[in-house]
Amino acid sequence: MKKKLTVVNRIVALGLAACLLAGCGNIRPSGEAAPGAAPTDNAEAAPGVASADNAETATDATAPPAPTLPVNIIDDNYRNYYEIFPGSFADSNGDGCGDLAGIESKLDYITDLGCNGIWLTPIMEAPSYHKYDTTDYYSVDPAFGTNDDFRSLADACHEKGIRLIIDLVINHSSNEHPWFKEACDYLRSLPEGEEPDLSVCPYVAYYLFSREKIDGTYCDVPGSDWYYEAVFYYTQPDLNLSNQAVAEELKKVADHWIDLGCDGFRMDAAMHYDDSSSTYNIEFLHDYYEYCLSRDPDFYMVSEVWAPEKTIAEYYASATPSFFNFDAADAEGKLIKAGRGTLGADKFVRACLEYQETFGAANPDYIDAPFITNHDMGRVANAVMSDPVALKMTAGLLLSMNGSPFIYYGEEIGMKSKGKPDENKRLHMNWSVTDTTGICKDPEGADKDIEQNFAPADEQMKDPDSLYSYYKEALAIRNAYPEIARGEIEIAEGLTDGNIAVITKTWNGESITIVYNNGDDAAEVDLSGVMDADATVAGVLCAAGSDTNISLHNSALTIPGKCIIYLK
Ligand SMILES: [Ca+2]
Ligand SMILES: [Ca+2]
Repeated sequence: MKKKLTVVNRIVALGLAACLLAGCGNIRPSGEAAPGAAPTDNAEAAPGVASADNAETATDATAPPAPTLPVNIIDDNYRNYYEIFPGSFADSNGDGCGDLAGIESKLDYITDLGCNGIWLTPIMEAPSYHKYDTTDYYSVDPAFGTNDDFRSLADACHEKGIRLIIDLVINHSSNEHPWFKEACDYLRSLPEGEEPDLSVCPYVAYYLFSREKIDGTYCDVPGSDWYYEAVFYYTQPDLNLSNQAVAEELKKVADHWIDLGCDGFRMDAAMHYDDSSSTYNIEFLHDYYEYCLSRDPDFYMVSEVWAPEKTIAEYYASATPSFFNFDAADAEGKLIKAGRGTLGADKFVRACLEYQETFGAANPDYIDAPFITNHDMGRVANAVMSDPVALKMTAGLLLSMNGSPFIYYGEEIGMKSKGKPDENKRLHMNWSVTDTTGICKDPEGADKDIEQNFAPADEQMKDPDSLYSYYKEALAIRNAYPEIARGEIEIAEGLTDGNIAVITKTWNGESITIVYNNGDDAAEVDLSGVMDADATVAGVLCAAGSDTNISLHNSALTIPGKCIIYLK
């Protein structure tokens, strides 16, 4: 059973008020210096804005600890997700392969970062290293552990307020799945020209067999005159989801994982269930989600429809909560472009408004699922040539978006990938270069010569200016103000142009203003009319380092280049 947490509301009101009265400005989690949020020497800094003297006080050993941001984590399906490829994350038993017990040992790392959701790429038994080709929908692959390990991980996640979702790969199974093997054996045994008898071998109807090679996605059944559909690869035969027996089987699969403590599914390749009919796919998602909800009223579903925004909007008619936002993702997506500064902040916020309008029109309860890159893409560090400013800016933009953002493991420490092979996108998590505990081997087939450009996690965790610390600050701000994930976006039109953008998000009677500057130069923005005159700085995410200069005076905000400022 999942542990139901009610609203966690640890507002450190006294500390916050004391801070604002003292003018100590930038609000930091856990007494850490805010990365990139440097003090200014502006003597006229308004309350809530850092000044040099106060910053010195804050780092003085005798001074009281810096106040923390409020924590307002709501137990709903808006989450900060952390995507893990289990084989490369953390190894608990020294065999070099990451496993579920290893992930359990790292839950504190994930919660400390500020995430409260985990997506595991496939964990079910499968011959490949990536496991997108299952041979058993009911068992954890032995390389990753056991079903008991999964239950233990789920229980540990729930103790910490983390929801655990798993990849569900049902467009296809492995060609080594017993269903497929039995079907192929049967077809091979048929006398020439004889039609299959489904009462003898029902598994023939589990896949899409044909005597015709219908198109290039059909592969030979070796030793017979039959073909089967395999949209991705010959080792991944497409399942016939229209077969009622398959549909019933998949309900049992849902029951099984929900009973083990799984909180949701990431639906792999959902637009390929039936390549010829999005209507079919949308209905399938709807029905399957409804079934899962009947088993767990909080069940979450996020689906992969790797397609333009318009198509994703169409799929929201399924009334399933989330689809990955591929428009914002990848090297040519809006996040990385805006992070690099090649797309103005104005165009970025207009895209965010458009998501709200197009996705919201199809499903008013939609939860956007933005991400920078995932296991199928070159890492963001490659796309921005390991420029730390662009990496921070891209992360800051992601974590200012509505919905449930997904962070791909290692992204928070700037890990890179290399070239085309997927193995190179799934390298071992770079925990440490001095402590080998839990370090995994890279997947077989990955290049051996990939050296990371940034320090490992253990070093970055101690460095307030690191990319890790920037992610942590951005997530802390997000966890302080629920309207960042849930609020209705309004653009301050007169102030939004080129590299400057100003939006307000409102939810549940609370509003927050976000000012973006993704240009190189500082700018002054007059926020009168956008927010209350007594609004103060609630969060600062400056990507460009310590020589920043922030001031807020009579609603006139000075914002450095490559900076995001939250005001309330
Ligand atoms: Ca292991
Ligand atoms: Ca299919």
